[in-house]
Amino acid sequence: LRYLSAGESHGPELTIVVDGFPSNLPVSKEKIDEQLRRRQMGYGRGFRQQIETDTVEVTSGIRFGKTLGTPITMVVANRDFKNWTDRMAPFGEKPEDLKEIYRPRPGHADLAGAIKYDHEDIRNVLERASARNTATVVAAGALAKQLLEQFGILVTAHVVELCDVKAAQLPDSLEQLIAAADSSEVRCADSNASQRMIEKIDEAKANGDTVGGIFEVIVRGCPIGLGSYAMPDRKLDGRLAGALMSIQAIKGVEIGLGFEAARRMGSQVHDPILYDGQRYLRSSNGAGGLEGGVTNGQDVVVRVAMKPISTLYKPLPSVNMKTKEAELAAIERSDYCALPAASVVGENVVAWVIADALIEKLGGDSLEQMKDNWAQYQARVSRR
Ligand code: EPS
Repeated sequence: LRYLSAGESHGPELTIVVDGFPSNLPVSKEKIDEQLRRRQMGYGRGFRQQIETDTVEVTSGIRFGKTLGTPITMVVANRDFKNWTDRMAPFGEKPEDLKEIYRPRPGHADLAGAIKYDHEDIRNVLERASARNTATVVAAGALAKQLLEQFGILVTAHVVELCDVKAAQLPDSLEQLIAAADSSEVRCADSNASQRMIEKIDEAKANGDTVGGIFEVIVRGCPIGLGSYAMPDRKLDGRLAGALMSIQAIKGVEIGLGFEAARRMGSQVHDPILYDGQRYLRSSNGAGGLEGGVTNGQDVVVRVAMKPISTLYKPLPSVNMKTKEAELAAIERSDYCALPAASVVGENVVAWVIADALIEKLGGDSLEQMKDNWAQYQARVSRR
């Protein structure tokens, strides 16, 4: 699987071209739009989300609700573009009254991007560095989820920490966890923590500040054997971490016990192997479903750290790149907290990586061929 995406935050539209899906996969536009809708939600978002109602327009690769096995093109319109037609025009002269941006925001791509690409107006950097583009990966992930569904693989995400507030009491079953996260405005399955997280976002907003946090992605139903230990670039843990770290504002990824494993003795980290007469079982899941870069049949569990958004309404010190004078950083309309949205992006990115590894494992050009290969592989696994 591979994709190319394009589009500026306030340009006419975002585009993604996805290549590598098998043919004959039933695809629902509603399921793609549902993921886009989830990405727009969450307590702490800014005014932009009231302007946009993201939906996808498919212009290639799908016919009568099924994939053709050809590249799939999806477009998400930026409704806000109508307010930016002159300022974001592909051709013609700059408007006389154009307000250029010279004061880079600490934490954003602004400073390094302006120097790297020789831009005077920092808008030329921030438009593409914007997390608005996560709508495209979510659309791609929504396709991946529909493939995974065919094989009984479920991917979900929930918020476990926001600033210094931690979820403590989580439901036992995955179904309850999903239901609780879905009913929380911050996607946190602990209702007490959820309330305190909302208060934390209010506090940040009142102070012209922002907050980040940690979300967890869980994959249930992964077969044994996705990814490989054979070459570093085929290791699934590395591929997951790389894809997740490529989401805007993500600063850390841990798998299973993650950093905690480094603080424990080996006997307190690794998951004992049992056999129940039919299959291998584990009495714990410290590995987070991955050993040697290969799925081991347990839930894949990944935790992801998001930094607070770098646009502060009470800005940090910066330098005017035109005059070199000390000035406060520029303010661009933004969110106070986008952690719930980031968890939805992370969920879809993980679905993408798992779908990629599944296609690689099973081969086949059509869904039918993938399913035949899946049945054969499952039969082999059950004989081991
Ligand atoms: C948006 C993500 C954020 C928002 C953006 C829409 O992008 P950034 O990483 O640039 O902060 O700020 O909204 C605006 C730029 C705006 O005009 O309000 C998203 O996820 O859609």
